[in-house]
Amino acid sequence: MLTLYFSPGACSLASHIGLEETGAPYEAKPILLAKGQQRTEEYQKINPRGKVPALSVDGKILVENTAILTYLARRFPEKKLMPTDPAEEARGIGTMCWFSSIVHPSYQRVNRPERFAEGEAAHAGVKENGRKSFWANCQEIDSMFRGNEWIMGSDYTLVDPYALVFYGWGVRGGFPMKELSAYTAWQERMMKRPTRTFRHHSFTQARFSNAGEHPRKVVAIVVSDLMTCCR
Ligand SMILES: N[C@@H](CCC(=O)N[C@@H](CS)C(=O)NCC(=O)O)C(=O)O
Repeated sequence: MLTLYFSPGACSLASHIGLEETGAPYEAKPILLAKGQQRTEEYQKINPRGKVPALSVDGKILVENTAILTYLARRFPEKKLMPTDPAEEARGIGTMCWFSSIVHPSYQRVNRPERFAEGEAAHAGVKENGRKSFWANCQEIDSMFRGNEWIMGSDYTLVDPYALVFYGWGVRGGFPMKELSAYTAWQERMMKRPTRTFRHHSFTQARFSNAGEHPRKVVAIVVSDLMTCCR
């Protein structure tokens, strides 16, 4: 049994889409960060670090998007969600490690400067540094899509849904994401990807440009993920 612990709009979206791509049955359990549910005693038993995502595989807990996405691709090889060539697979894992260790924390500095420096006076500088770094990181991601249909090249991999997290955060943070033409065109391709059953396909979501046009595709997962906070 697979159980995903996620929070709407958080980086757990990557693992959420990854799970949908496998076609396997799973349960999605919302842990609402906005309500501090990651700090409850119950969730601390799942992930004592108080972070999402966490994936329970028959009771064994996996954490970190990079590990979860790699696990899913290896567990469901018939879905061809990561390259089988070891060097190509390592290249994909390397990109996910960069997302996790550099790109994600750059946005965190914008959003949660208090986690990086003591005292309010220091926060404006931390935020500004975060904005500059995050934007430079998004430009680098944009360059990865130039001449490529998907982030690794011609084939879709589970590195792709991880890149979607930062596009969404960029829009949410007021960054001019549309200026990143390759990243934006890829985001539109991403939204057209067919998956399977959707729970909240009637909702539209302004964050992604063509959300309304493709309500039964990846966008439905994004919307379902976000709408969980309203349940
Ligand atoms: N590198 C981790 C990052 C996990 C992470 O920081 N998740 C955030 C949501 S985007 C979280 O759970 N934050 C809750 C908190 O820090 O209180 C991964 O990719 O899984």
